[in-house]
Amino acid sequence: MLNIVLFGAPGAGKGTQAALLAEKRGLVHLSTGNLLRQEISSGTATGKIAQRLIDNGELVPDGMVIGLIREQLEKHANAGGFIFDGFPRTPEQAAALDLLMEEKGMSVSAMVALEVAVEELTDRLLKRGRESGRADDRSFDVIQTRINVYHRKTTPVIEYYRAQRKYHPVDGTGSVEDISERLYRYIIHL
Ligand code: B4P
Repeated sequence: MLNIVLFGAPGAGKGTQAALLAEKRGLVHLSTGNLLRQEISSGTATGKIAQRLIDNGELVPDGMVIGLIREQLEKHANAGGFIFDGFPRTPEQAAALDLLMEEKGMSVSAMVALEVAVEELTDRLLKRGRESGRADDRSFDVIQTRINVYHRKTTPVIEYYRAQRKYHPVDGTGSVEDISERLYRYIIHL
């Protein structure tokens, strides 16, 4: 069973590549960003807390996203494998994912990190803000906060997986197709 953590800074292309990979390999795509946006549009209590934090470029509490992932793993109990997009974003979330997977007799196969320079991340997000109108992509300051939060709180997740010999960096620049091919070439050996 293939369970991939697709890692990267905001704007690294996680959402884009996770969707392609999920389709190619028949995996269930779980994006905590998308799950949180669904909570927001449904007006749930979780969504209300998430909205304020997302609009400011901050992470939502670990317990909240771990709860959403737990629900999804239960909902897709018969899945052939998962691709986690934007989760885990803290070492605490990574440890919780290991426990959740263990409870279900599964494990993370690999963490694949998309590497993209900061200037390009900012350009991509501002472009999406202009095209899709996503609120957290519209402000340069909010994007800067998200990138700072990524460096401060999320990059320690790299060490977490490196210690497990599961960390695999991939060049996240170039065309969507080329990056997808790079990822696929690595994953085929797992
Ligand atoms: P996400 O939805 O995960 O937002 P993101 O980090 O910006 O990544 P996304 O997947 O959308 O962008 P992508 O890299 O695909 O999270 C939103 C917010 O929710 C977070 O800021 C946080 O507040 C909260 N949250 C989510 N998960 C959480 C967690 N686990 N813990 C706590 N809080 C959490 O790419 C972006 C753009 O790049 C796209 O427009 C795409 O078209 C473009 N792009 C992709 N590939 C490209 C390429 N090769 N060339 C040029 N552009 C490309």
